[in-house]
Amino acid sequence: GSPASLSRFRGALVAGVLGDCIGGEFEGAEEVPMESVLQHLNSLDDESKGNGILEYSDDTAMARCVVQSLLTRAGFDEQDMARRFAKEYSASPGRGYGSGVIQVLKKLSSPQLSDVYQPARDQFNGRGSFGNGGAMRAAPFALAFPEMADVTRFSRLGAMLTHSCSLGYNGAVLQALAVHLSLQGALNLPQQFISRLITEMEEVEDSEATRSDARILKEAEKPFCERLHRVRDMMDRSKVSIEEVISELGNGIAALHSVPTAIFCVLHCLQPRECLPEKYGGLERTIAYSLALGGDTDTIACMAGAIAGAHYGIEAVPQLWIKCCEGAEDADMNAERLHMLYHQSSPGG
Ligand code: F2R
Ligand code: MG
Ligand code: MG
Repeated sequence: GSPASLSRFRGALVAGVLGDCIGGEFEGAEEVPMESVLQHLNSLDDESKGNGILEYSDDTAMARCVVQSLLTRAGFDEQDMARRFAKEYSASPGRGYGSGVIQVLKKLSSPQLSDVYQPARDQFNGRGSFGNGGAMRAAPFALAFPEMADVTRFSRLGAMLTHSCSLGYNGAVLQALAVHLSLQGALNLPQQFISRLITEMEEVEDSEATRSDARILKEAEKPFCERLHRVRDMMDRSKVSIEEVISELGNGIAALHSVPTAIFCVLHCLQPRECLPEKYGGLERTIAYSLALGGDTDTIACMAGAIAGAHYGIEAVPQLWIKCCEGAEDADMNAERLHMLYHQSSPGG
């Protein structure tokens, strides 16, 4: 598809929802045999089974707030976005939110609150959250802003409403940048794609806050860059086991242990893989592979789904999967509206 085509927007938003809904089945599982993943996916393809709807979790609930806010305000408005997060949580608190972020969402609903970033700063004794909750909802920023500098700036601010630790909000920036590049067709040249991400993240992580957080958490000076170098090394290997992916990149709830992993899933599944059915296209491979890692499967599949969907486009997304997932059709309609907003904001648009 052509860069920033409607098909890519629809693919990104819809496949993100699918990753969340389909991945929810295995969230928190330590080991997920590929056989169980394929069984789960086959059951979606089997219309005769009359499957119920797979519900979305916090990943999609919050991404929907981001989308609605960006569309309604025609740009980033922190007050509006914060209000939407709080309202969504109080309407549907049972979507599997992280145990820490719940405190932020409750405080955000207070009419007395003057600084919407303060509740996030108070988390974890003032250190802020490094969870992947900012990253899991970051894709829409790439679909609203054509300029990379805006994607970086607003995905960071959007994440900081709940995640004030740099290892949380920089994960959101990385996820948004990966979707941004994928939307431009950058995954056609995977080596350049990963090099671009490393170059951008070198700049993003060049800050005192990052250095200080990394020191406290005993991570490399530029934690996401260091992980992206690992992704690049692993891309070059002819065979990589699931165990190696987990030990090198992680599959956990921290942004550092899940965003680079999601990017690896997309890159690894650009080609057919022995462990996956031949009939699968790249998008199906990406989602299946993300689930087989276990751990934070809904979130890793949601992030990988958004990046892969922006690459393959909506035509690659199985219709039967869309039908099974709550919120997928809404996402499809919203993608069209984001596509319009994006092109209105493009130079000459
Ligand atoms: N919460 C879950 N899954 C748990 C099981 C839910 C179950 N299905 C159910 O329904 O009950 N999934 C969702 O949470 C992840 C996103 O989390 P988020 O928004 O980042 O939350 P939080 O609370 O800010 O951070 C998550 C945990 O990370 C640890 N943590 C973060 N920062 C920390 C710090 N500075 N120091 C120490 N620990 C820190 C804490 O354990 C937090 O609770 C997604 O997977 C989403 O799907
Ligand atoms: Mg979730
Ligand atoms: Mg999760």
